[in-house]
Amino acid sequence: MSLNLINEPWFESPFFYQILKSKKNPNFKKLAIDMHEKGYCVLDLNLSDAFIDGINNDIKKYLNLGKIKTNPKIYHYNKYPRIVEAWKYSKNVAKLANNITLKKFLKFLYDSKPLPFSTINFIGGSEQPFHSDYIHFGSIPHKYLVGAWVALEDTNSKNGPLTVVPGSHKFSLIDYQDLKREQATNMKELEENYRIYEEYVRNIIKYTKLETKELHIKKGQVIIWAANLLHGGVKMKNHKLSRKSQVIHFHFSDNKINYNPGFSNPKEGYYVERKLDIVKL
Ligand SMILES: O=C(O)CCC(=O)C(=O)O
Ligand SMILES: [Fe+2]
Repeated sequence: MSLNLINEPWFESPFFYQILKSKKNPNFKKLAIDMHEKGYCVLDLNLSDAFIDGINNDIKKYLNLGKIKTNPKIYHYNKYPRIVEAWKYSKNVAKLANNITLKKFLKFLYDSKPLPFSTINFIGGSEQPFHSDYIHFGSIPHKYLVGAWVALEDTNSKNGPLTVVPGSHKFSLIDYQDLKREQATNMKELEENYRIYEEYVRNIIKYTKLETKELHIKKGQVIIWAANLLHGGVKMKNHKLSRKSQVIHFHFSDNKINYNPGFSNPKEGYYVERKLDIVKL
């Protein structure tokens, strides 16, 4: 009989350590313990410098050509663009989103085929306040969403690294209705709701004195975080520096639906489905 009774990713299960015994891959097991306990882990993808430089050059080229698409304005906190869908013109970006080691590990963690459906390329730090990606991307069954953040150059305390609240993936899932907000019907309402959500997260961290941790990783390493982990971008101490990175978000092939929490009302069973634009090579 499966010990995983409530249809959540096994590494998030209260039966985690029992389930872990049946797993074979020793390296992945260690990382799965990090995912279970802290909600994130760091993995080396052994990418060549030439490949990473290829991505950085593609981004630079299309940025100069002005041919980039970005996230909505409401998710920009400084002058640096959050470049989405670069895989549509950069083979290198598409290749990274389909990295074999990364996909193998995610298959191990979720027992389901990972589907890369979103890429964001950064040239500078996001300076984005703490949030859970589950306010942006929901799934049924819940928590079949993962973020992978690949350093395309070394990160340090000055160039706006990623920061996390270890263990926060175990907090209750929050939707806008928990914050007494109606589901948004347009971007203006979404922005109002999102600012309230950000303040809620800021207050939780402040008043419950949660520990935050900056992650300084090396070029070619990836941070993987669980669906509900609080994370954000540290303020850039030096705006002359760059912080080249690529984020890939994955849902999974066994999900019943994927939905956009911004426009949904899960408490009333109202889900606005997200059709996945899966990153193809
Ligand atoms: O890169 C960052 O600073 C934050 C990015 C992020 O939160 C995301 O892509 O989900
Ligand atoms: Fe995020």
